[in-house]
Amino acid sequence: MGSMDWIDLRSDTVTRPTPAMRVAMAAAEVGDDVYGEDPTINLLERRAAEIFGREDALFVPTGTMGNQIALRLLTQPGQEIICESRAHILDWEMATAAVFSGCLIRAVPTASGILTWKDIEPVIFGRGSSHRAATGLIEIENTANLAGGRVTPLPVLEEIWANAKERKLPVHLDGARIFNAAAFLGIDVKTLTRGFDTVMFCLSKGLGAPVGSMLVGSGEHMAQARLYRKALGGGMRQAGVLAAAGLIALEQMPARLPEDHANARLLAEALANVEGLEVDPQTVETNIVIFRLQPPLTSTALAARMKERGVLISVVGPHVFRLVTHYDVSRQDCVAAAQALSEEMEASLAAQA
Ligand code: TLP
Repeated sequence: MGSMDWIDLRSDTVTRPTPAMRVAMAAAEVGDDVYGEDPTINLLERRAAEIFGREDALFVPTGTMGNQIALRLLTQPGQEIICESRAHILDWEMATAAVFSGCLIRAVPTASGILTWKDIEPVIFGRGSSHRAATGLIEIENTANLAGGRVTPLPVLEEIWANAKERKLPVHLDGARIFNAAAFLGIDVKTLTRGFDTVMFCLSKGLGAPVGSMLVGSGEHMAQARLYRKALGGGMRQAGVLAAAGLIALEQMPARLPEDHANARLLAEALANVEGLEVDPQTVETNIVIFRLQPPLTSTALAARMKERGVLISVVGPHVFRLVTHYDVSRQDCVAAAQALSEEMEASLAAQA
């Protein structure tokens, strides 16, 4: 089976550049971006700043780098960063917050995966304790990846922004999939992110670009962010070839995200009544579906068997797996994947009996 034949539901990071992106990449005008001379990167940064209503933006190679630059910008060593317990910055970024920013992460568990001010307030600590580190930053992830792509509604964000401002605490958004959240809510990204100090979003997930994320914020923050990007080895020279694809991702791809959301819902609904599997289709708001398996069935074993059937799924816990819909899987692919999964579940349960 060639790599093109898989139904790859592991992540929306797996999308390949569209034909239009390939054409734009080949024709891209480039220069040395470390000198600020790549016209295509400059254009992408200008458009991202405009779309998010901010002074400036910075092109970074990965979402991880964008997040980590923001954490460094907004904290001092020895402080705490508050986030939800399933946050990407906690478990999926190699403890870089500890290494690069010298901060401890204060993870707050919630039932839904959505942090509210009520969850945040009790774990905020001020300066002046002789034991306890002070809170330096609040971090929100929208959509919340490991919570199954759940969306934080605008009023919940507004309450956090207002209270954080009163406490003089900055707030960063890991908006890797903020366009998915915006599509679900029917609200533009500018409105949905206006109270954050910094926003990171990814071009290379649901938007389909091969590489790249953006950090947006104030001119002062972005000037410093440029230096931190260089410090991390992220000065990329003639990366306008990537920005050319990024521009198409940013301008053209958000409009088609509802298609991915409908496909994710289709998967959840098709599998909701399969014995041994647990999923609530009502909670599937965007392009991510998290399933629980009844022990002793393990997600690693299921993933191996699904691979033999040509379907790739993502193991995110011993009994938890994830499906993510994107540009490179059709509705028909999702119907086929759901069918294969339910057959495989039936076979596993029969083998167990
Ligand atoms: N997420 C990847 C994996 O790392 C889990 C995926 O397949 O979903 N924030 C969020 C919310 C993310 O989901 C990701 C990537 C990142 C940041 C980091 O982006 P990259 O992979 O570009 O460093």
